[in-house]
Amino acid sequence: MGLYLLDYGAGNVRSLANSLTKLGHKFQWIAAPADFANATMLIFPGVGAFSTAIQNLQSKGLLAPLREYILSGRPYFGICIGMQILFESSSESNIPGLAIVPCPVELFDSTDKAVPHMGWNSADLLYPSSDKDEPVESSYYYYVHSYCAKYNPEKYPAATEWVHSTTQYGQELFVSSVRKGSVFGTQFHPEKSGEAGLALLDAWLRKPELATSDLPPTPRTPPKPKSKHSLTKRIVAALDVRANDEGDLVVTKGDQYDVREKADPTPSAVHTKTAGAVRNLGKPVALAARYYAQGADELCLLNITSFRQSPLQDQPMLAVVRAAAEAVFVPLTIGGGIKDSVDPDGTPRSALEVAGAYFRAGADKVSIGSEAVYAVERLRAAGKGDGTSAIETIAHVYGRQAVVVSVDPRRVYVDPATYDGPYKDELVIGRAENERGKAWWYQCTVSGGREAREVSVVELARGVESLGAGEILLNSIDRDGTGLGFDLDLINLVRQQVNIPVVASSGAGGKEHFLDVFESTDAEAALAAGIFHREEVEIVDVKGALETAGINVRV
Ligand code: 1PR
Repeated sequence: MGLYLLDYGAGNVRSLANSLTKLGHKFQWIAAPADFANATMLIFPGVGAFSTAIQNLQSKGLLAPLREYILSGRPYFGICIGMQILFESSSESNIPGLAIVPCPVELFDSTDKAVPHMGWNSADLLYPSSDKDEPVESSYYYYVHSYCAKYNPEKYPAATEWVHSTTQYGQELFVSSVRKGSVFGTQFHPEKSGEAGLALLDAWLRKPELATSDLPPTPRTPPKPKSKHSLTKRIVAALDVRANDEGDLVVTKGDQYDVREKADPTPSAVHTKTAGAVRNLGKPVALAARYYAQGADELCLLNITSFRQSPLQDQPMLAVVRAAAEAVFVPLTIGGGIKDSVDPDGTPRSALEVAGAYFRAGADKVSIGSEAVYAVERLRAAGKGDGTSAIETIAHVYGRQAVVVSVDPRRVYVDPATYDGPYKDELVIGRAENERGKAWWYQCTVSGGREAREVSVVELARGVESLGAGEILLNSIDRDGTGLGFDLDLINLVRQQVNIPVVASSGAGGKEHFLDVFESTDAEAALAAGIFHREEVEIVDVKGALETAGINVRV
């Protein structure tokens, strides 16, 4: 008897388990259909693709008992896909949902915004709540999804009695939580929504059922879209992780990807830093916890030398992810070595398997670097994806929102007067004073910038979006670690190619650079490493500056 969690074997359910443990709640896992009989409360933290979720539940014999459980009136809390399966259907697949809420789940309209909807947005209660136990607060929560139940009381009148809160993305209003009797569901992820999410989970666990008397007598006037949505710009802290020469995993930071200490001529420094040693800026889990406490909206851990060995042999990195997920309740992206590989004993490991290990350890998204470049090279040769690339296989199982492509481009300068090469339509002409008369294109690299490939950043961005990537993490080797500011030309160029969110990365040297990137480009997020590691700027100060400038952030 007691609280059970349902895991159908895809995506990050570890984070929900970690949240419950942090809140001091005990729980068990539904392992077989018979376990439903023992559940007095059930949480289904569905992540990934709708069809994969339904098919997995069906193949494990869990779908019918789940429906029975919900209809029995015992408390149910569905998160993301766990909420979506309550609906009739999803345009993501032709497999029907549980049809408890009479309304379909549909794809966001991408004409006025990036899809997936990824980041922190509000949840506006449909009824003004005077209930002190109301779990949803006026706060920001973390969303990551391409499909939603659109709020349309005229078209789906029977569904309105389920609508608990709505959220606006672009000019669309969608249902961000449903609640009726003992059924509760949120499109956002409370387990990834920091303190607000933990408070919501705790409130639901204390009072999982809504008594009829809890309902206010009259609903609020149906909401209408406002001129602007409240999705915030995200601030991401990056931790580049690798083993130092002693074999310990450390957070390091390069200058234009060179992470080794330079010879320092000052007498005091000679004894403290060894020239040539891997620069050590701290321990990964401790730094991750620090950035969570400081208000980072997401963290990104990149295993920067994983191309050298089999990632599944890299148990310390998995242990880092596990420990970070116990301390951090905002999204974690893990990158490095997401590729097909072979263990030293000859066992083949697919990229999907590697990603699965990271998701089970507590990652929400995986980031693919070198393999994405190779996949786009194959795409060029074949004209379409063959379904075997890491991007395609992972997106198919876990959903495109779980697949980030990390790009490591470098400027290639050419003479604009004479250049007649294949990238002439992509040339950027320098506008800044020190760049007048110069022109360049952006070339993609692999293996942490060590090898340049004949792929431009434009071809890469379009290619990975068509293969199923859900986000682009856009680094710049030229700006990395320089503190000169983000490469705004690069960010604008890539942002214009794709409809998926873009995270601007590399070069932040002060809070003014975050202002520049959000005022001059449409990047959805900005990432920095060095200034945070060296404590030159705190995340809270970056957000304060953005808020003062009228840019919406989660403070
Ligand atoms: O190719 O799939 O194994 O992935 C390898 C991953 O490791 C890629 O995401 C690649 O960007 C990253 N990587 C490889 N080598 C390095 C290196 O630095 N030598 N780090 C590296 C890339 C870039 C950002 C950095 C920002 C912000 N790091 O993550 O944190 O540039 O820095 P700043 O704010 O200090 O300027 P695969």
